Amino acid sequence: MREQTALTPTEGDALILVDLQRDFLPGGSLAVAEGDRVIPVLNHYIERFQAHDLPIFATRDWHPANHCSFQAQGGPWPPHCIQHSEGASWAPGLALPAAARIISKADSPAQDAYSGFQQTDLAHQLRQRGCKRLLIGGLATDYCVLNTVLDALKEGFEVLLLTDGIRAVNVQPDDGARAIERMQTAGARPIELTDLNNATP
Ligand code: VGL
Ligand code: ZN
Repeated sequence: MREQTALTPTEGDALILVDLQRDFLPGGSLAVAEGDRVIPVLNHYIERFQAHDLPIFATRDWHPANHCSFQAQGGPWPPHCIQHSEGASWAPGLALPAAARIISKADSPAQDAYSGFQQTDLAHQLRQRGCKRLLIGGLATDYCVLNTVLDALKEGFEVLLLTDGIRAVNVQPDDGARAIERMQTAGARPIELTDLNNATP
């Protein structure tokens, strides 16, 4: 009976997929180690949400070619997720349904945004759909997942962090672990796919 009901996707839940783009996968320009491993896991969540007709949102990093986060402009990163480029396209194998809402972020030269809520209408769309609890997974744990989760909590949403559906950049080796700790401290509850599958449908 352990927390079964709470882990069943239900009315009021939304799935938030963070930046599942080629450039963040092995072989991409800002590759996250094992970034591709989250895809089959997150596809399971997509399936469950689709089966119950629950909303799915996919954020994407959507930079202009002269974006301020790129090293040529004095930023920390190599060029990545440039609008309409191959690297900005969705991860191969990601079963993103046509009905998924796409949230593009950091799409002007002078502004970076690690959070899917930053300068987007994501919070508004979620409230409009009556969403209260967000299941959040994607890339990368220590940047866009971290900031999206922290903003979601600040906006008053409940957050379930999909710990088997995230991977970290780890500029410092323990960045990912520290990010998970921060998210938990802020109120996110970590869950895994097996928790969901054990729950009553
Ligand atoms: C991200 C670094 C730079 C992310 C985006 O999606 O986590 N990380 N831009
Ligand atoms: Zn970026």
